[in-house]
Amino acid sequence: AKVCVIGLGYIGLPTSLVFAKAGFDVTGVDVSEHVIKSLNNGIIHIEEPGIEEVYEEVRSKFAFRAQNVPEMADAYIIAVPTPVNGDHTANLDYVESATRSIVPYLRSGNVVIIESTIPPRTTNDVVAPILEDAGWRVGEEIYLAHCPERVLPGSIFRELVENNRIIGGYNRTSAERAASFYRTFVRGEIVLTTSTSAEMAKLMENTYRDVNIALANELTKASSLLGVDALEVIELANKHPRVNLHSPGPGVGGHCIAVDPYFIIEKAPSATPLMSVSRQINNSMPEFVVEQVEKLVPPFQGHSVAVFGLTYKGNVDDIRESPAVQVVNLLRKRGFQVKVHDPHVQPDHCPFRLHSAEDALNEAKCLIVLADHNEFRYINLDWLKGMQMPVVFDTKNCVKFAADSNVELYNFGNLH
Ligand code: SAJ
Repeated sequence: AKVCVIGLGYIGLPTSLVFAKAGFDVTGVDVSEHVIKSLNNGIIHIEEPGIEEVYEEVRSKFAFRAQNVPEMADAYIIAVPTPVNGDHTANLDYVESATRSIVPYLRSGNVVIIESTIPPRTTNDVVAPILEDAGWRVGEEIYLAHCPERVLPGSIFRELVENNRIIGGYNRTSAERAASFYRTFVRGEIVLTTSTSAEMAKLMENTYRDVNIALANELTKASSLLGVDALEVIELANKHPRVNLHSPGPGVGGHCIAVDPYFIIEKAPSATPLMSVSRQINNSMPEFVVEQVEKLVPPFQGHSVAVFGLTYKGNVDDIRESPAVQVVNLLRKRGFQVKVHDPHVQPDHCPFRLHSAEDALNEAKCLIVLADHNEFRYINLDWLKGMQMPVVFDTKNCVKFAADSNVELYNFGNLH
């Protein structure tokens, strides 16, 4: 059977490759000429562990091609971004134009699957009408489903296969038709439901994380006022069999957890005060981090500090919506000179000049760790030689030093 995947980004490309490996004839479509050209020259434009090897294998043994227009297929999978507008509403332009782009190729019996994250009711209220306007009876001639992606960047290939999958159909037949495609490679459970429940479930997974991270961040702020060790409190409370406090940090980044709650809030603002305030708490963390830095290092004009880690989390190259970028900007506004070190970030994707570890630390009054990259677990003491008094503020609680290392190490546990 033939599958046409619209959008070859972090989700669409790995998904295309997995479908190709499962034996489908796959056409990947992207509006970017650059993406198509690179892929056809064997070059991958995203960072994801293992993707080069999978692409090599697919190119030599399976059927995958990249092009900038759709073509006839049995199933269409839409995996385009849903950015947020300035007023925190979902921008559905890409989802709508991707749906319109496949209309000329549709034939009776085709399955249209939306993988993009969308606000509740979008499948029924926005996507289905586009297909209906083209003259199709949705659920009878064209099957429509929302199958949200739920993979963790960094573990995409494992999670695409192993995770459970929610398939939300416009009607039951749609869900069943869509499921038959995923059954070819998903080893987790496949659960059929309605499109609206699938939309809401996907958004609630990330909202659950966001609200819980906000709780951990609020605990940290309260602890620093009360003279309590927040990290110890989390460890102690988590000994309870039904408690799982999350980890505090410099904020919540990425384009999923920091965004998805807004898609629910947008549709039901009066019913979602907890989600809204959680977003505000997490958004306030860069400011809190800077306040703590100012306690550790007086903000005299020109004081130099080093920042290790700019990405939104450890071991990825992605700095979109990264709270670390905000921390750097705020530190500069307060008069600090900031040198940034991040071994995962490509210099041409970075708004700041990147430094080597030694260079960033030279003359620095404080090292602020903002991402838990593996490289930062054991910081080389030689790197710290350029600091007069090694002071380290580890917002991710990931750095270890030997007891006799003479480094003043702070984290959210000993800030009071
Ligand atoms: N973070 C904390 N404290 C924590 C956990 C995370 O501050 O205890 C921060 C991280 O540093 C990061 C952000 O939250 O800035 C999000 O990181 P993450 O690793 O929790 O999640 P993402 O955004 O990389 O991927 C999430 C995943 N969702 C869930 O775990 C519920 C993934 O499964 C989804 O597929 C993905 O969003 C998505 O595309 O929606």
